Amino acid sequence: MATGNIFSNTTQALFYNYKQLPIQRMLDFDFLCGRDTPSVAGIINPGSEGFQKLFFGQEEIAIPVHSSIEAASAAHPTADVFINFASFRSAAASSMSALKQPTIRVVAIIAEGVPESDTKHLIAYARSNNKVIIGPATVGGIQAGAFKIGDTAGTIDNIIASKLYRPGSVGFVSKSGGMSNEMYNTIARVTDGIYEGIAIGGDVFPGSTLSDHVLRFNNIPQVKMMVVLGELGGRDEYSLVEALKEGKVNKPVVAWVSGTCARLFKSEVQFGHAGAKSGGDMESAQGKNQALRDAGAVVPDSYEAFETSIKETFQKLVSELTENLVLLKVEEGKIDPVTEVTPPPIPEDLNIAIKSGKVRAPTHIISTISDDRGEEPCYAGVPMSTIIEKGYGVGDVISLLWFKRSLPRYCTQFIEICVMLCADHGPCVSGAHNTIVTARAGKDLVSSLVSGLLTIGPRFGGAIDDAARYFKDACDRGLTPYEFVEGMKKKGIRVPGIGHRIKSRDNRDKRVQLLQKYAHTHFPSVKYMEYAVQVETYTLSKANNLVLNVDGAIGSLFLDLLAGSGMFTKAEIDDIVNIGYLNGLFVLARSIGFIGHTFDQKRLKQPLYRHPWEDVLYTK
Ligand code: Q5B
Repeated sequence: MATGNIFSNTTQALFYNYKQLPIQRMLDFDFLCGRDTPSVAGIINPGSEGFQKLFFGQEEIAIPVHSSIEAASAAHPTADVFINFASFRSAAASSMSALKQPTIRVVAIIAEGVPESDTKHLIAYARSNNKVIIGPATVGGIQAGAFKIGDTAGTIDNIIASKLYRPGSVGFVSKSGGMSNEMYNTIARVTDGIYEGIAIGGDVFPGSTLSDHVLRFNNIPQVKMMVVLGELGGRDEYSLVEALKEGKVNKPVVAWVSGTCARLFKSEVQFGHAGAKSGGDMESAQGKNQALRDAGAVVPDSYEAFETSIKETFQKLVSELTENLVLLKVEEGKIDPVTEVTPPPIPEDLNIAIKSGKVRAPTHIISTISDDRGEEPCYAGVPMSTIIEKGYGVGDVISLLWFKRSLPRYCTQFIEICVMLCADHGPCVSGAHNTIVTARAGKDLVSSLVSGLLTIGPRFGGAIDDAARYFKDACDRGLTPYEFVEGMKKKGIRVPGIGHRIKSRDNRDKRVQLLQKYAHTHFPSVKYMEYAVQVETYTLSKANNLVLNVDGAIGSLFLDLLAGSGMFTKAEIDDIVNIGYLNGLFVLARSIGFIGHTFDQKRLKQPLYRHPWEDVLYTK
C-alpha cells in the first residue's frame, strides 16, 4: 500500500469499458482544475480500436481506444491508474490483468457484486506488489484540484459547490460512494475543503481499508485533519482503532459509523452494501463509534452532530495556527488558509442546454414521414401496432410513407398489384441480366441488386413518370392521339409507355390487361387510361409492337387513382408527377425479382459470365 499521495495533477488513467458520461465528467473536472493534460489517456473497449471524441473544455479531443489492457498500457506507459467499469462478471479478471501491468499502480473497481474469493486474490496480489485497489463497489475517489475517478462527487454543480476544483486540508475516507458526495459538500461548508477523498466501497472485503487511507493521509503534509465515515458490519474500523491506539495517527480524526438505527429492528437487517449488516455488538455502529471514541477520535453522538464536530475540529486547527503565527512560528499540522480561486465555467452540453430551454439550435434535417422517437415507430403518424392490428398491407405502408396519407383500400390494393405484377419479368430483361452477371462475378447481394437497379431508366422500367407526365399533359390539353404522337415525333421523343421489345398487338402484355381490368372494376374514373388506349390504337397503326406497355398502363392508371380518389389536390397531383414518385413502384417491385435472381445464381453456383464471341459482331 502506498504511503502518501496516490494522485497528482498530472496523473493519467486508462479507462476500461467505454462509458461516455463518467469519462466526460473526468475531463470536465480536469478543465475545472486547470489541468494541462486530460486525465484519461486511453480507453480500453475490448474488441474495438480507434478513437472516441470527447470534450476537454470547449475543444473536442480524440482519446485513443484500445482493444486490450496490454495494448493500452504499452501505448500509455505514464498512465498509472486503471479505472475499471467492467461488469461484476468480468471485473476481477480485467482488474488482475491491470494489476499485472508494470505501469499500473492504482486500480479502481466500480462494479458491485464481484465474488469475494476473487476480490481476496486481487487484494493479495496488490499487497504483495505494492499496488493500491480502490473498491470494488465504489464510486472511486478524488484529489481536489488534481484528479478524479469516474463519477466521484457527482455533477459539476456539486463539484463546484464542494470546491473540489482546488485542494483543501481535509483527508476524507468513507465506505459509501453516495455518502461521500454528500460529505464533500458538508466538509466544504465547514472547513477549507477536501484535499483527497476516497470511497473504499461497501463490500465485506474492500481492496484498501479505511485505515490504509487514514495512515496514508497522515503522511501527506497538506492534509491537516481526517474525516472518516464508516458503517455497521465488518471490522474494518477496528484497524483504525488499533492505529489510533498505537499512536500511528498524529492528526485529528473526526469519525462517525452510520447504521445506529439497526438496533431499532428486531432481527438482523442487511443495509444497501454487501458488508453493511450488523453481526454482533462489535460490528454494530454503536460498538464501533465507542471504540473509535475510546481510541481518541472525535466521534459525535449522532450523524446530525457530525458536521459540527468537523467544524469545531477544523476551527481549532485554524485558531492554533493563528496563535502560532502570533509567535511567528507556523507549526506543521495546523491549517494554512487556502487561497480561493474561481474555476472556469464548464461549457454546457448542447443537448442539456436545449432540454433545459436555455438555447435553441437549428436542425439540419427535416423529415415528415416517420418518427421512431416515441414508444413505437410511426409511419405518417400511424403507430406500428395499428398497422399490424388493422391488417395493413404493403400498399398501405407505401401509401403512408410515400403519399403521407391512408388511401382507400382499392387504391392500396392497386399499388400492391403493381408491385406484384412488376416483381419480375424473367432473366432476359436488361436489369435482371445485369444482376445475374454481377452475381456471377462473385459480388454480394447489394452490389448485384444495385447493378440491376441502375439499369432502370427511360427505356427499361423507368418510363412510368414520363408516361404519366406526357399523357396527363396531352389529355388535359385535349390533344388528339394523332396531335400528341406526331407532336412527340417532331420533337424526336418516343412516347413513354408505348412500345415493347417482345409484346405486340398479337402478343398482348397480360400485366397491362390485368391492371386495366382491376381499374375498370374499382376506379371511379379511368379517363387517363382510356386516353392512353386511344394513343395505343394510333401507334399500333404505325407498328405492331407499339402497344401500351406496363409502364404506360401504370402511369396512366395512377393519374386516374390520384384524380379519382379525391384525396389529392391538383397541385399535389402535379407535384407527384413532376417529382417522379411513380418509377418508385417499378424500382420497389423489381428489387424483389433482382434479389431472387441473385440468390438463384448463387444457389446454382454459377461461374463468371463471359459473353460468347460468336454473339458479337466484330466490325470496323
Ligand atoms: N418507336 C421499349 O423499342 C422500347 C416508340 C416508337 C413512338 C415509341 C421503345 C421505347 C418508350 C419507353 C418505354 C418501357 C425501347 C418499356 C419495360 C419493362 C419490361 C421490359 C421487358 C419489363 C422498345 C422501332 C421503331 C422506330 C421507333 C419507333 C419505338 N418506340 N415511336 N413512340 N414509344 N418505348 N419503355 O422494340 O420509324 O423505325 O425509326 O423506347 O415505354 O421496360 O420485358 O423487356 O417488365 O421488364 O427496341 O416490360 O418502344 O424498337 O427502338 O427499334 O424502334 O418504333 O422510333 O421507328 P424497340 P426500336 P422508326 S416496358
